Amino acid sequence: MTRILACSDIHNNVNAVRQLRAREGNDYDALIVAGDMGSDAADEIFDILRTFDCPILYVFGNWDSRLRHDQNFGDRCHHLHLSPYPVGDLAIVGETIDGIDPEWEASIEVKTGDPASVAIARQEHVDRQRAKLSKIVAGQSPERTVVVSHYRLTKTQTFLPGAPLFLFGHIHRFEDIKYRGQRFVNVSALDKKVMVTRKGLRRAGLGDHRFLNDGSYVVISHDARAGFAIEPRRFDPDFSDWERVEGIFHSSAMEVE
Ligand SMILES: [Mn+2]
Repeated sequence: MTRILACSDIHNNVNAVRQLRAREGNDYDALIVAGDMGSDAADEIFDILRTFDCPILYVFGNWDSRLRHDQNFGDRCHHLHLSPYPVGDLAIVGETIDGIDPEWEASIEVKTGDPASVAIARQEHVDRQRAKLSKIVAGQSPERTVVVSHYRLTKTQTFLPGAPLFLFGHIHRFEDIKYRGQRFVNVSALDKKVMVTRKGLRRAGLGDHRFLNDGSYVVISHDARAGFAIEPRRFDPDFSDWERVEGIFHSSAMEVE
């Protein structure tokens, strides 16, 4: 039995990662982050994730635009972009289209092109990367390959046939759907701040706003006979002393201790 902890959309919320760490033990074969660690706090986040006694596998998302594809986050941390990593019977591989891609940065278009030709070259670059992903998956056992991306992939029957499971994030809600024999699981979001005020407060002002983090993530189990089992887990914080505040987000609000 292979067990994987998968999350995404941390958005620089280091405390959300501490909360995850406090809830989970060292009984996983891998930890996967499907992007949006956050460019500002990535080092701190990986410092905590590395305390899990397993490989830390990740792709980038739109919040990671200032991280380099080849940035080293420490031993056991592995960027999945076009780079498979074996976990038990499975191979995990991914696609990153955000972040600083040295190969793209070195291309002639970035340096000399007008915006229109840069846009065309960019699309061609992404298409080439995707063709590489397709070839990598076809070249191993697709039926045992898990594909990770930040954005949900489409047309996977065409370019990633046989792959049973796709993990992604970006849209901040758990989802587990089957489509034409392939399974798509939205593992987000670890960062899910819910604004609250203390119950019984009359006429709460901005200074009374706090937040509770109702983050979620996913536990994946796999064995060759039973296939994949996907279990969503929620932080499910205690709201009993707190009133939810709908429709506003006050970014300087403090987290409830
Ligand atoms: Mn995102």
